[in-house]
Amino acid sequence: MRRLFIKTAVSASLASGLAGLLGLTASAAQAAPEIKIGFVIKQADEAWFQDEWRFAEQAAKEHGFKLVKIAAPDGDRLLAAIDNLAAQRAQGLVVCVPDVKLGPALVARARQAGLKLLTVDDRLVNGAGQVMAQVPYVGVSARAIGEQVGQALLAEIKKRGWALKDVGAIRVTYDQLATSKERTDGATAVLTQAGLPATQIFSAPAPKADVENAFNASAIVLTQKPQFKQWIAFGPNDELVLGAVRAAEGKGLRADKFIGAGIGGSAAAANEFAKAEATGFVATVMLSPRRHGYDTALAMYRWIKDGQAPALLTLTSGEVADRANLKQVRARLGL
Ligand code: FCA
Repeated sequence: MRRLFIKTAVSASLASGLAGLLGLTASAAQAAPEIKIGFVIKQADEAWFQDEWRFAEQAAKEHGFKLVKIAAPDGDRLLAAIDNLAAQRAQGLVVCVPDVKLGPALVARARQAGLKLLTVDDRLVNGAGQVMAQVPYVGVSARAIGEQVGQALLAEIKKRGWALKDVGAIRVTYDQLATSKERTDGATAVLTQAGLPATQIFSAPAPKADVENAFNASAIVLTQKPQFKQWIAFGPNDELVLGAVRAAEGKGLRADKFIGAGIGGSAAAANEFAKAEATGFVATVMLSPRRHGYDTALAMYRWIKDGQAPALLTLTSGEVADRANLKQVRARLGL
């Protein structure tokens, strides 16, 4: 009996000592409400967003806040997600919106719900189509990344000894989104400056930003321009370039006749590079899901916890990766 009492007393004091060390006194734990942050993305089936979520989760685990992940592929679901977060008493929202034109509605609803708002990847615009610069935004340096795509394509063209006058280019576009347009504009500029005639660059507008829509749009270009036997392709992300690569394969233009370079470096690109036989998808510009997922979630946490507002504008850079090194780059990033 006595021994049992001593044991209990010892473990109780040990426990309170530990709690003290961790700064978790009972009263402090009661006083501070749990910090809960929503991380809402537009396309849950796109590997980039899965990486972003993964890093945001890591930040939540390491810093002790709760992350609520919600996919919102359209405006209704975005507004429903905000209501859901408000009902759960979340204090902040990191979001890649399904449509940047939802900007004013989103800002109003988030304010009503008492949610601090940080946008990632896609930048909100107002009714006049101007960026809503007052809402903090973390995006990629879209133009520079597009230029890296152009350089990667040129390097591979040179390696193969192709003459620019014989090369057709598919530019898969999703111009309703500024970050997408800036990327393809950057690649276009580099290619034309290097001597690829603008008349040999054909736009393939994808009504929706996924592989299937890019496949259909690219197939039309290839059918309409049978005179070109060597092709390159670029677009706003890996999925859209993969659509072009698949469309080319369907027309018998395989790896030796086709060079695609994407943007993202997530599992979509990694899986392509993991194929036993190389395809026409030769490179990608690796973005940083850590900066877009971990850092954004952490910035929101600090904003809620310490009142430290994030920068209004943060632009991240990319790094060209290929079949030979993407796996290592991803491993280095903890992916
Ligand atoms: C946009 C694109 C995504 C990804 C992200 C960084 O949201 O649609 O594919 O490239 O920017």
